[in-house]
Amino acid sequence: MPKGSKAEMTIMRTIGVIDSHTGGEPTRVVITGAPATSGPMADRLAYLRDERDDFRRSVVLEPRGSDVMVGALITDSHEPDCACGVIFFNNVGYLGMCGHGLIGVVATLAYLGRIGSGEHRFDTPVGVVSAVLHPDGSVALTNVPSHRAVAGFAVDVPGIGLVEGDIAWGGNWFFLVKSPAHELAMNRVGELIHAAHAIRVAVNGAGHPEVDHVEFFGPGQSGGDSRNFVLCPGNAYDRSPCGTGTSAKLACLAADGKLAEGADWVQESIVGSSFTGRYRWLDRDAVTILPQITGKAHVMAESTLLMAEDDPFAEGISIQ
Ligand code: PYC
Repeated sequence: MPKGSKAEMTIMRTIGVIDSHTGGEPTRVVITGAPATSGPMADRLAYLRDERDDFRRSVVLEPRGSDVMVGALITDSHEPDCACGVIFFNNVGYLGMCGHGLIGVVATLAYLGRIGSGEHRFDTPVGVVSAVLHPDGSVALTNVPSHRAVAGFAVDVPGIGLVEGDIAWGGNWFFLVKSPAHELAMNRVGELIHAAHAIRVAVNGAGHPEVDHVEFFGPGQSGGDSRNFVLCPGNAYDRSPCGTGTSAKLACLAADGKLAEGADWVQESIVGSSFTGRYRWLDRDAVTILPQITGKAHVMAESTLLMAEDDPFAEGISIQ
């Protein structure tokens, strides 16, 4: 038997995963083979980041993953009455929350028969979220409280000029560009990534290092209220309309009085998929809303990642 044959391979580690996509954006839910964690979800995230980052790298980096892949580790929950805990991660690190990812987690748990239709709570590093799984497979996620932190922030961006936008929290930090406008088309993705990256560097350098996602908006192209382009922390763009980004957008619309409480906002992504968002006020004085994002995920693959003893890329190809 040659060394690479199944019988002769020395497998150091296996990780069981289920892949889904939500509006085109992939989520890889880890079902088995993860490091044990305990305590509040934020502490578990810190433990993985500081002690077991090899796990993240193996699951989402090439060659087993890709820059666009978002991983989701399912754990027991620290908070009561939750279906489970969830920690999201990507090609460069960890996410507080992930809207498309949570919808993928719900679809995956339903696929496994672990949850049925109805409402379920999930413990995340930035708070408990809840999601209603509808009989048609769509998921209505009630995200963490969201708010606009800075309105009309202006920054000079090399190669672009003066850029103005809002800084808002929707489970991650976003810079939502108001001007100048960018043409949102798939054949412009390279330029959009380049521009959004330059804007993020400028916003970070101008006193807002917390901002790690940048969003452009344009008119809806398939009947929605708006189309977006979202640059994620690792420079991949979100194929979905971005659940946390749509939450940040709803917070800005609410703060500007441009969308009434309870009214629908259909957010299209750059690839043409859509989420329906709406909000209710949590605190009008603090301009804080509770966003709800509805979308649907599709399970694509159920597999076991194998890490062989002699594989030089068992922990992924590092991009940093
Ligand atoms: O849907 O919130 C989201 C998200 C964040 C990064 C990629 N997708």
